[in-house]
Amino acid sequence: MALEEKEIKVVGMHCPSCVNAVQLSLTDVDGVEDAKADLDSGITKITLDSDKVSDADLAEAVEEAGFKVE
Ligand SMILES: [Cu+2]
Repeated sequence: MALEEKEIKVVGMHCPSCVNAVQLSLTDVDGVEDAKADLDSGITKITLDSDKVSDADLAEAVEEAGFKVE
């Protein structure tokens, strides 16, 4: 278990429900503890277990919610 904080930039969010969708999809990933997305900047801070979660997992979760990682 190696908890780590990571920042990604999500593009395409334009309202609070977009933010919610991104956060929910990310926290749904096994090993993600927390996700906080900022609507204006797209900067999304994720607390995760780096033994379990790869960058590809994060990108996939964001895409499932209908957005993209820049
Ligand atoms: Cu929206």
